[in-house]
Amino acid sequence: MRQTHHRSCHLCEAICGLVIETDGEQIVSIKGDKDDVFSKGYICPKAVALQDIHTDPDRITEPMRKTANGWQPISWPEAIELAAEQLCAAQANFGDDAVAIYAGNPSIHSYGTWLYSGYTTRALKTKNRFSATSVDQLPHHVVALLSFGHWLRIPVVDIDRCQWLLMLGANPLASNGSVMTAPDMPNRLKRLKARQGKLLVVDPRRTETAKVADLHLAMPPGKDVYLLLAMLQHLFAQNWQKLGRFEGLVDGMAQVVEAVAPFTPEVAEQHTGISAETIRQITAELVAEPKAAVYGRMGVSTQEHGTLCQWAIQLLNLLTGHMDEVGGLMLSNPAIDPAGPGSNPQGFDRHRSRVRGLPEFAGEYPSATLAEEILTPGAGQIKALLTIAGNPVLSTPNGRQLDDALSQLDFMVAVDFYINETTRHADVILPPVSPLERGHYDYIFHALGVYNTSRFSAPIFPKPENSKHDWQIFVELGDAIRACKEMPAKQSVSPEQVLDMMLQQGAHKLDLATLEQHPSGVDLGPHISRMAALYSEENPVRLAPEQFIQAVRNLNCEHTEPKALKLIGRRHTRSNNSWMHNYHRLVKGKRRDQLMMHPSDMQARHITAEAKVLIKSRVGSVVATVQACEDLLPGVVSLPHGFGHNRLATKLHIAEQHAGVSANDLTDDQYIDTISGNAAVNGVNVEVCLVKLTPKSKSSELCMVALSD
Ligand SMILES: Nc1nc2c(c(=O)[nH]1)N[C@H]1C(S)=C(S)[C@@H](COP(=O)(O)OP(=O)(O)OC[C@H]3O[C@@H](n4cnc5c(=O)[nH]c(N)nc54)[C@H](O)[C@@H]3O)O[C@H]1N2
Ligand SMILES: Nc1nc2c(c(=O)[nH]1)N[C@H]1C(S)=C(S)[C@@H](COP(=O)(O)OP(=O)(O)OC[C@H]3O[C@@H](n4cnc5c(=O)[nH]c(N)nc54)[C@H](O)[C@@H]3O)O[C@H]1N2
Ligand code: SF4
Ligand SMILES: [Mo]
Repeated sequence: MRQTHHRSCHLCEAICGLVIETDGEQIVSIKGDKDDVFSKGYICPKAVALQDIHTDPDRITEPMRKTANGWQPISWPEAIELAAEQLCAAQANFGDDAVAIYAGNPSIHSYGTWLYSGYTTRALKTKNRFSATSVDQLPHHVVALLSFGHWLRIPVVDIDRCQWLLMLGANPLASNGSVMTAPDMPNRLKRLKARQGKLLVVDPRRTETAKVADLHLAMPPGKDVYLLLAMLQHLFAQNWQKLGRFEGLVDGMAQVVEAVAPFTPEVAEQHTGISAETIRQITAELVAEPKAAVYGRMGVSTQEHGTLCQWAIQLLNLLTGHMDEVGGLMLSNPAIDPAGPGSNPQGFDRHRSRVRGLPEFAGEYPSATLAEEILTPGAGQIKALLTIAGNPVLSTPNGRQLDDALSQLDFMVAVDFYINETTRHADVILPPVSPLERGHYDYIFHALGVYNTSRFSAPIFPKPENSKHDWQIFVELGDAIRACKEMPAKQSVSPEQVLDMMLQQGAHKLDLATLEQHPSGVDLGPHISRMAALYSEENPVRLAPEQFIQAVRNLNCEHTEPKALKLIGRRHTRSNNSWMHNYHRLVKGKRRDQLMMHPSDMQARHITAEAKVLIKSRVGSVVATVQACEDLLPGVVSLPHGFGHNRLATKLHIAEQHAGVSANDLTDDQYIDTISGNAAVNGVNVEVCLVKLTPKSKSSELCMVALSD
């Protein structure tokens, strides 16, 4: 029987609305939903992969246990009992912190997981919690907490009314936007230009987005902080600062003025290669345009100065009067507000990691410390691990070290539906249903939306017999852990009931029944100024948290020429982090896993196009194929992350044929943003040389390289 379903795509932050036609158990078509109140019909090539995930023969649909004879299916009760028993045993023998938890990116794209994983993780009571946040947007949260008072009070660019946008380290034409939910970025940027707006992009590569910008400023990775501080310095030097709605609602201005004083546009010119005149010019434009915003993402978060960059970006928005203004930066007003009254503002640095003493944030340590916490003996050493929708072997820095560390664990359980580079180390895998067999609501991404909407998607297919929703896995595992720890189990309601309650308590007083009647979403209107009202003289926005001021003082004004090449990443519309290379429709066509290198850097090393090269960093080396690329700044090379599917005992038939190499075999667990501990996966020192295979010995003649800067 043919049926039409409305569904939001859960694959990335853009949350596009889809219309999916089914005929019985078959998917007939997946198209953009033209009536969708937010995405208005836009989709990207990944949307069709929803079908491929659903029908993928490699996707695990029943619990698996690793045995001496390979993976064997086992029953749900046996699997849950085994997992709980072994996690509890590790804690009974070695203490609560002997069990670690790593939660990956898809956790936040499933309401069953974000609402219920806490039931399991709280029962474990371990301090050793990690997630993809610390290889991603952690600096945004640190700034939101320390300056704005809540880790999720993150204003977003009011992109549809903005007239001047300075974008650093983001490539929304490939990523579809991040920490800014804005489906159809290509058209949103076109419309910005059509209304005579201006887009400026700062990126070491002339990306898809940089190509449509009015101005592309290319500078070496990791140097953005000098540009941003110089813009602040110039602002103060000209006495242009204006607080707008925040007048009388901030503290710490004098400390900021003092801290940025040495960072003149001339100093920034030395570090960035952008002329002092240009820096003064763009500062003047930002000040003069009433509807302007500064926005920065991955390239300025996952780098050496991630937190300082995100802090300086928010200062520029605030001190030029663009915060909480139409066309500037605004807080959303979502149906469910994760930063609303009664929510947990979270904390920072309340305890530190055992081995390196890195600070926790929101109860999590930086993922760059996970491997050393497993490998370093002593009280508190991690002996067992629970991963939830994560692939840290390919996603976190020094992935090879983590790969080795995982093989040394006493026990590992993964809530995941693939046997991949990480989950191959598990003893038990607990697979939730296919995403199309569960309902969907975007809790976080509606709250980061550039426009207020709300939308619930019902499951498309019924849950197969003998399968479990992710929330059921967490309830059952949580109950089993509570039972072995003699803790009382808690009565649970369905996640849909929880959602319904949250919607009813929210600012728009919605409920699930109303959303079910509007499968293309409910329009809740454009953003309104509501941020300044959250502050007072007694509760001001803190412009100058001590950690940030100290870090500025520690910055070097002197510029030294780097000797090593700088490695950065890149994204492609047909890929998504590490786990979407197993679908033929997405991987077909041109290769996308090569090392991009500027012809002048190739020439200097006698490297020809398509040659095989060795890329070497402090922690490891990989061999990749070179792609000549004029779009890169000389001295910078680019390798996408999420590849490296050539490891033993994975079950990813298509991905294995497009294996590539993992950029995170090169990124360095010791190279982090010092304030937050966020991984600096961009700007890593590497050297590249030709691999010469000598036919007789079949050994490769590899170069020796110096990697000190
Ligand atoms: N060098 C470098 N490293 C990076 C980045 C970079 O730009 N450069 N980007 C970073 C960023 S932004 C992120 S978010 C991280 C991602 O890091 P991770 O979240 O650790 O990795 P993913 O590749 O998203 O892997 C997702 C895992 O979840 C599983 N999965 C998919 N859907 C579901 C589901 O519905 N339920 C469950 N239970 N499992 C599911 C997949 O099989 C896979 O194992 O990588 C980071 N790493
Ligand atoms: N197709 C696709 N879409 C995705 C994803 C995906 O893997 N594929 N992942 C999703 C996820 S989890 C996330 S977090 C978002 C990320 O979304 P974006 O932040 O837009 O991610 P990127 O495309 O990695 O863009 C980062 C840019 O920073 C540049 N860069 C690197 N180093 C520096 C630097 O030091 N300074 C500056 N100024 N720029 C630098 C890079 O060249 C790159 O163009 O994308 C999401 N959407
Ligand atoms: S941009 Fe693509 S992957 Fe992201 S939500 Fe839309 S259709 Fe899905
Ligand atoms: Mo991410």
